[in-house]
Amino acid sequence: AVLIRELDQAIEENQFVLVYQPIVRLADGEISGVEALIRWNHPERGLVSPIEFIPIAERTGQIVAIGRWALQESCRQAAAWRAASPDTVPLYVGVNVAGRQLRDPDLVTDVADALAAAGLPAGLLVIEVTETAVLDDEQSHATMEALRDLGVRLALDDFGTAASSLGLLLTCPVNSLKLDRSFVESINTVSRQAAVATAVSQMASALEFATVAEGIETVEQAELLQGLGYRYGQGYLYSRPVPPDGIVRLRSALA
Ligand code: G
Ligand code: G
Ligand code: MN
Ligand code: NA
Repeated sequence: AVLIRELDQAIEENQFVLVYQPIVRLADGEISGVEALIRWNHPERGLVSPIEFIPIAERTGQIVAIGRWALQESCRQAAAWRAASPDTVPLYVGVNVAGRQLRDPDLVTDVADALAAAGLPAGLLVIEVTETAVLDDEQSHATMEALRDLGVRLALDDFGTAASSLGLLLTCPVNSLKLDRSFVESINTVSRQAAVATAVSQMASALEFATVAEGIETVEQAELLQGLGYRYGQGYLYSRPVPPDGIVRLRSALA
């Protein structure tokens, strides 16, 4: 109960921050976008992981207010990066959206408002959804279609982990698949992980989904995944999630 009140206070007093993890093009290591990851800067406990409060916020519905803030802040940041380097290809920003948000028809208005307030082109926003969140839910599908109509892109996050049917890929209007890091972890030594990564890459290519491999920690993993056809990668090899100026530094270090 304390946590619920604390979360209300956190929403009111703006105690959340976003850190960003680069998503790189495997062919040349160029940063093409980032994923926004929320942290709770708790007055006594310091930075609290989303694992500790997102599930609670989903149950209480507080995720709607928290998610609205995360959308606005991510769009504002992406627009600021774009304005600061007008001569480079702008970074896109990926924002995680929980099932509860996806079942809320107001999400579409929230997204449109966040884009408009920031002056961010819709194509620079990627909404990351999980298989579990979109499974067998008509409202979620309708919301995703409406987001697509706005010009926003959609990514299927943690791909391969949920008990979903592959038929979802035929009905769910996503642009990209993010291969879950559990298939990347031991991909160099466990041939069964490589087999799944291969199958996902082939399927994504045939269905014209872009692919992002998550949790890349070594050069060997990156090379293997690139060989399997993955275009983009994300993981500690490139960078941990960092504050906004860290992204600017990483980008200029590469330039
Ligand atoms: O950043 P970290 O590795 O600790 O993230 C842990 C989990 O929290 C991930 O599954 C991630 O998708 C989720 N998460 C991070 N930021 C957000 C957010 O803004 N909204 C939602 N719904 N989930 C988030
Ligand atoms: O939204 P998603 O569930 O994909 O959340 C990404 C999570 O993975 C975040 O908690 C992020 O901090 C974490 N992460 C990102 N890169 C790596 C990595 O290379 N290794 C590990 N173990 N975790 C990672
Ligand atoms: Mn994600
Ligand atoms: Na993931």
